[in-house]
This record gives sequence, structure tokens and C-alpha cells, in this order.
Amino acid sequence: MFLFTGGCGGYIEPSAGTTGTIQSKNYGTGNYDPYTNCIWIFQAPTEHQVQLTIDFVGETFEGACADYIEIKDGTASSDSVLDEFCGTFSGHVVTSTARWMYFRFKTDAINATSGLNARYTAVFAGAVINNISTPLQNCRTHEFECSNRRCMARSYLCDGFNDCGCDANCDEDDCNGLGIEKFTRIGFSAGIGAGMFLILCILIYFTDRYSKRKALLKQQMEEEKERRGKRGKRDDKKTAAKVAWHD
Ligand SMILES: [Ca+2]
Ligand SMILES: [Ca+2]
Repeated sequence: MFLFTGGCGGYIEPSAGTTGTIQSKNYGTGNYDPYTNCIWIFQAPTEHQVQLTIDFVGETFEGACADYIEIKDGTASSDSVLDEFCGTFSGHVVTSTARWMYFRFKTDAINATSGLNARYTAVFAGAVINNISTPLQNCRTHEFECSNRRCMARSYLCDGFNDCGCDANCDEDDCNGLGIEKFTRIGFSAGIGAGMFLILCILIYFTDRYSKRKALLKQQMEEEKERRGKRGKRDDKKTAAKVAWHD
């Protein structure tokens, strides 16, 4: 039986007697992409190891790896290095110590070549390997589980960077193509909303102040009118009294 796994990164369970293939983008028809970060996690059946046979052409620059393969002896980037290489390899065989393998294809910003073609299978090793290396962990409730079974903080979702190391059902998938722009747009909208709210508050403040001032003036005018009315009545009584005395 033969399986082909396309795309960038994923979770694969190889089995004995079955061979599958993973490839970098455009393998056989062109060059891989810049800024590639593809991570495959393999889990073989109990008492089996993961085995890869790798064909690879990756860019080197001044004797150092620019685009490279990194293989860890477990499921996490923190596990011990099993193999790491760039340049040209054909039929390069790598076997995990235990049931798990972390496989990463990473490239820089410029210059690409034909890339990666690797065949995977599971080989029987016996019970001796079962408790070696890091078993696959379940993600915690506050984490996002990538399709390659890596666990990622939810703050890494849709931030424009491929943190999971895969493209389908991963942290930058289903973001409506917005990435960082989405947050810029949200920030811009929030800024406009806050500005409009501030203007509304200022308008309410001055309208309320004007209404109170108008009511106070009206009250003062009525009080003054009332005072003048009382004073006028007193003056009329005095005048009437003077007239009576002269008479
Ligand atoms: Ca490159
Ligand atoms: Ca991300």
C-alpha cells in the first residue's frame, strides 16, 4: 500500500508494510517557496519505529545551511536532534529511537531549489522502545491544536506567521486572508469608535451645560421681575400716603 501526503506539514501514523511520501511544495515541477516552515509529526504503532528515506536538495550559502531539514527524536522541537542537514542527499535513511519523530523543513527568504521528497514507513523494533522519547501530548484547554498535533497558544492564531508549521486546519488557516491586516483593521475600527464616543460625550457635556445655564438665567430673570413688582407696589403705597398728608 502507498500513501501520498501533499501540503505543508501534518500528523502521520505510518504502519509496517505501508509506504507513504511527503514532499515540499512544487517538488518535481519547480522550486519550493521562501519562508517555508513545514513540520510533520510521525507516530508509529506500539513497538515500531518511524523510518524515513529522504531525497533532498536544499540551498547552502557560504558553507552554511540556508534551507534545511531538522529531525528530532520525539514529538517536540525541544527533543534531542536525530539529524540535521542541507545540500544534496539521496536515499538518506533516518530511523527514530522510539515511536515518534519530529520532521521540519525550513527555508529562508531567497533562493530555492527542488526541495524534499521523503518516503516513510514503520519498522518493528520490539517492546524495548515503548517508553523511550516523548510521547505525543494532548493540548491543554487554552491551547489550539494544529492539524500536525502541535499545541499552540491561541494568541498565535491569525497573526500572519505560520507557527504551527502546517497550512490546513492550522493557526493561519481560515483567517479570511487577513492575518496581521485583520488586527490592523480591528484596531482602526476601534480607534474610530473611540473617537466618535469621545465626540458624543463632549456634545452631551456642552448641551447639558447650556441647558443648565439657560434655566439659571430664566430663574434669575423671574426673580428680578418679582422683586421689581414688589418694589413697585411699595412705591405706589408711599406716593398715595404723601398725597393724603398734603391734602
Ligand atoms: Ca533559500
Ligand atoms: Ca500564527
